[in-house]
Amino acid sequence: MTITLYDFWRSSAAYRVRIGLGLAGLDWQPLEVNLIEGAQRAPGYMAINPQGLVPVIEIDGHRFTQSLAILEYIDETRNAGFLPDDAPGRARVRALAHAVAMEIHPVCTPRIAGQAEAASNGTLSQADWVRANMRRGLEALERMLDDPATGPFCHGDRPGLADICLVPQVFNAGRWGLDISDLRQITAVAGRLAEVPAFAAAHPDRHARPG
Ligand SMILES: N[C@@H](CCC(=O)N[C@@H](CS)C(=O)NCC(=O)O)C(=O)O
Repeated sequence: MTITLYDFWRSSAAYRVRIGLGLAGLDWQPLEVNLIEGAQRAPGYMAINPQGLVPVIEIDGHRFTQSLAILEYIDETRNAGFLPDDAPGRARVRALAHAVAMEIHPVCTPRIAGQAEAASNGTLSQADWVRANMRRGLEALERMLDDPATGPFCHGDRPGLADICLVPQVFNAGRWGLDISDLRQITAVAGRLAEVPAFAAAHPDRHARPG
């Protein structure tokens, strides 16, 4: 059965799912929801996802939203190994993943940054808002990675859920012009992950449409 991902190249939440599908060795087809043109707010798409967000996945006869729920579904049904075998390990990996997906990402979306800029009467730009919040969150993540359980990747020597969240966040930092070169663990782990084929194949540059 075909797996369809409602996707947009620069969406970091969709980028996470592209990585997860690749790590699990699954074939899938993209269905572009052009966020720049506002396709996520079209009535047809709102019927698919009332939140008006990407990603959405159609898999095994189901339709799911929310990237972390999607990734855990893939992990559970395909034994993809996104989470460690031990409960403390799983809690740590989820905490790292949530630090990105539930703390940094929600406050750094263009929608929220635009509201912050408007509420500040122009004294705060969207970019300043995003860079400040992203920087604070990534500094905390850097300290969380300062842990014996960190290996070549966020947790040991196998890329998992935390790595799947980290790489799109690092890409996003670059897009907003945030310098994180001093965050040594984050940049080292992200550098290694860039060499992993599933991560390379999911990169936005490989999914952007010309024009
Ligand atoms: N928590 C959601 C976040 C989804 C999300 O914020 N998607 C963004 C792109 S990264 C989006 O579709 N934004 C469209 C909009 O805000 O209009 C997830 O992890 O799937």
